[in-house]
Amino acid sequence: MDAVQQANSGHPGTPMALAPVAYVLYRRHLKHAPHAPEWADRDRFVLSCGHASMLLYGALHLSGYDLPLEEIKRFRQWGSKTPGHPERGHTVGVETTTGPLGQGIGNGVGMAIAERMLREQYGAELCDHRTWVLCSDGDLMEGVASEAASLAGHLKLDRLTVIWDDNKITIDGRTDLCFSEDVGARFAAYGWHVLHVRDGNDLDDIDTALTQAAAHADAPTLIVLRTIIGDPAPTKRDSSKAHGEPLGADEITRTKALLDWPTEPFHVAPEAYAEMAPLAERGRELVQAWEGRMAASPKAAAYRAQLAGTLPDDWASHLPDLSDESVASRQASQKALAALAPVIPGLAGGSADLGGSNGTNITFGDVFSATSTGPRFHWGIREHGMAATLNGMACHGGVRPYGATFLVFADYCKPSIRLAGLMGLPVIYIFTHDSIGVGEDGPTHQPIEHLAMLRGIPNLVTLRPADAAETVAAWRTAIGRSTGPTALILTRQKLPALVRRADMSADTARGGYILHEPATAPVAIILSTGSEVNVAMAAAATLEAEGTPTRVVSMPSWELFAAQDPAWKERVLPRAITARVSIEAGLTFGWSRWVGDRGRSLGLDHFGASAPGERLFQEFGFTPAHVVAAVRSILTASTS
Ligand SMILES: Cc1ncc(C[n+]2csc(CCOP(=O)(O)OP(=O)(O)O)c2C)c(N)n1
Repeated sequence: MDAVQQANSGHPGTPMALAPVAYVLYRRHLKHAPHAPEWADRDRFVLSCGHASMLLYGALHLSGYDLPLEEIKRFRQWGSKTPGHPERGHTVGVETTTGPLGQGIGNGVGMAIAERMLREQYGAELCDHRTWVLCSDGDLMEGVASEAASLAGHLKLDRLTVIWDDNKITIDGRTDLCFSEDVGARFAAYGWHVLHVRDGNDLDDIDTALTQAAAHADAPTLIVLRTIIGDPAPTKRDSSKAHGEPLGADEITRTKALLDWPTEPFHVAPEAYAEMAPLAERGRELVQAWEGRMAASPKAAAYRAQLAGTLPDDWASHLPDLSDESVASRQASQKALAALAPVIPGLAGGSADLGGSNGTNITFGDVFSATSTGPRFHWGIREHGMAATLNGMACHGGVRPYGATFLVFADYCKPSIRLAGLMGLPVIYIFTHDSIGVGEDGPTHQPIEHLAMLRGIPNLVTLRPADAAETVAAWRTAIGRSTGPTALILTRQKLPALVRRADMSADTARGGYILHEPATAPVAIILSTGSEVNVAMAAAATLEAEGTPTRVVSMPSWELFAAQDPAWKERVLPRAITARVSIEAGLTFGWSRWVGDRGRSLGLDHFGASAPGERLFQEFGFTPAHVVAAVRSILTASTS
């Protein structure tokens, strides 16, 4: 109440109503060590309804995490450790960034998957923890939550417990305005074990439910916890007024009087600290016991390395040399993935029902299922659930998750990709069928604006390789990246082998490089990515034949190129050469950054059509002749 009041913004009612369950969970059930918030064998807790962040900050503070009361007093202020919504990596004890409703449920599913994989690999003496998610009505209205919950039920993730704060209030009013299904029955139909706690203030009932959830084998558990938002605020409880605004000084005073609590702001009863104090000792004991088991285990070094994401020294040497192969980049990607799967510890993933198309149908290991913990996943047609789950796997650590679908359906993954960027998670996306090259399936399946969308996400690296060799190098970059997600943008259609060098990794890792240099000093530059690079090469050949020496720059990744030192950028795109044409089968949006004021961008600023891909490339101007004309027009304009 006080923190929200002081910040003059935030969400008081839900933290108030959920304080009892948070207490029971943090004090009696969560396996955690406040002094060692990164301890690998801790239980994971996800506050999916991130707007209730004060609940988490309060629980962390009282449990003895390094989150002093001063930080709680600075709730939502510049530079504080208590931002409006919980941010992973910013505040100790925050396992995942939440706020966009529904995501946390997918994250929890991913964490439970990662735990199960590692437990199977390293044994319960080293890996033996649970995942607890607290969510709200809004979380369970979101489609992503349904996708993830359906998957979790199918996989029988019995170490996952979701506690649903059934307070029947959202921002617009009571949930019966728009939400009337029997959620418990829905989860039961997903294969979940469902429990009910009729009074969110009943500590014993909560305790019993959490115990039963932990004891239940073969299914994840949903606890339907009936609470009264804002309880016991006298006039605002059980109303949306308690949801997202300060209660007001009067209401706070009256609430404290009801609780027999001092009016002084930010008062914490010494008994509260005393009650939570044993967690410190218990946490130390837990970690010490685990360290003892680690010391005795021959698997400990490998486990630590895998948790740290350490790559084997020679991993890149396993990548295939595809420099002579004229194949679709999705096929090249499949070969790279097949080579990496046995080599990269914890590499795990699959496709959203497009494994054959996406090139993720590799044979290494088993399929992850209710009875197997293999590294190959069938996410089902649940792209959003897949992407949210990948985030949870990456948050957990010890796995390198990847997921695949058509590029056009990256839209369905977008909210989770954005969070992967925000959290700096090393998730890999394999997005195939990357342009009108898809052909006959038509405009519903032809991505246009998707590259621009992905390039707009901070900390996401997109890589659209031009041929098989660049694709292998793109995988090398993706695996080597530990500070954020990477999207591989791949073709359906076959691509000629352009770059006849076995090791393209350095060039590709720079994001943009000189693929072709004319015999004499270039007067024009064609920039391109992916399947259009071979159009650029043909155009450059024509231009040179008519006396216009032209450089071709392959630019698989804008983000990586933008991060290069000025000397590299100047070498690839010298300021003096202003006759620049870009060609890419997607929005021209953003290309002016690279072609400059005098350049031209050839792209697609409208939807595609249903026809064979080659015909579409012709119809929409992705031809050498069109590129040649564009270069000529710039050069003519500059001399006239
Ligand atoms: C994807 C998404 N849509 C909308 C919002 C804005 N928003 C924040 S809380 C909320 C709903 C609040 O209702 P509920 O989930 O029941 O939370 P409670 O009132 O119990 O705190 C909404 C719509 C959001 N955070 N995420």
